[in-house]
Amino acid sequence: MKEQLTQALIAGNADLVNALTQALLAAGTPAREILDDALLPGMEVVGARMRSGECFIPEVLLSARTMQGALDTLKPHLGEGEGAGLGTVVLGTVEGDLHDIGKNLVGMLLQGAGFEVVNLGTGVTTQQFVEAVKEHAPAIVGMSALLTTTLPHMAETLAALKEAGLREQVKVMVGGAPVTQAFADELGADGYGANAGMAVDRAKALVAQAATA
Ligand code: B1M
Repeated sequence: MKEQLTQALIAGNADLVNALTQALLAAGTPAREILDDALLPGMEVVGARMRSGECFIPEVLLSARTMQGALDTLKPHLGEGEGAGLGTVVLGTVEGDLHDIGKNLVGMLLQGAGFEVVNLGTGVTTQQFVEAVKEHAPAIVGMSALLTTTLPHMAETLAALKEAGLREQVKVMVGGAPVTQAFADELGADGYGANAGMAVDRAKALVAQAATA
C-alpha cells in the first residue's frame, strides 16, 4: 500500500493519497513510517522529474498540495509532545522563497517533540524575523530556504539579529535542500538539519545545551 501511496502522490491524486494515508493509519502503520517510506520518496521523484524537465510547475504544484493534505492528516499522529515545554521556535521560509512543505514538516515534528512553534509562513523578510524574535523571545529561530538564490537572506537575517542585539539570546537553525552543514558553519548558524528528524534532534540538543550553560 505504501508503494501505491508514493505513486498516487507523484500523480497528484489527492483523493487516493488521502484514502491510502487514512487506511495505513487505520492498519496501525506509524505516521513517521508513512512519511519516510511513502510520501518523502514520492516528493523526491517529483523533484527529480522537475529537474529533468519531465514534469512542469502545475504538476509539481498538484503533488505539493496533495503532500500538504497528507501532512495535515498525519499531523495529530506525529508525536504527542513527549517533552512538552521545550521552548518556542520561530520558523519561516526566507524572503523570495515560497517552498513550505519541508518547513511545515519541521514545524510539525518540533511541535510533536514538545516545542511551541510560531510559524511565520513563507517569504519572511529579515525584518519580520527580527520582529518575531523581539515579540516571542524564542529559544530558536529557524530559517528554511529551497532556492540557491534565496540563501543569502539567511546571512542577512543573522546580521540583522546581531545588529538588533538579539543574536546572543537566540539560537539560529537553518535548513532546506540546498543547505549543508558546511554552509551552516560558514554562516555561523548554531544548528542545521538535513531532514526534519535531524532538525528536531539538533533543536533539542541546543535547548539542552543552553539550559546547562
Ligand atoms: Co520548486 N524548486 N520552484 N516548487 N521545488 C525546487 C526547490 C528545485 C530544486 C527543483 C528542481 O529544479 N529540481 C528548484 C531549485 C533549484 C535551486 O535553486 N537550486 C526549484 C525551482 C527552480 C522553483 C521555481 C523557481 C520554478 C519556477 O517558477 N521556474 C519556483 C520558485 C518559487 C519561489 O519560491 N519563489 C518553484 C516553485 C515550486 C512550487 C510552487 C511548484 C512547489 C512548492 C510548493 C510549496 O512548497 N508549497 C515546488 C516544489 C514542490 C519543489 C520540489 C519539487 C519539492 C520541494 C519539497 O517540498 N520537498 C523541489 C525539488 C527538491 O527539493 N528535490 C523544488 C519535500 C520536502 C519535505 O523536502 O523542502 O527539502 P524539503 O525539506 C526537508 C529538508 O530540506 C529539511 O527538512 C525537510 C523535511 O525532511 N528542512 C529543514 C527544510 N527546511 C528546514 C529547516 C530547518 C531544518 C531542516 O531548520 C530551520
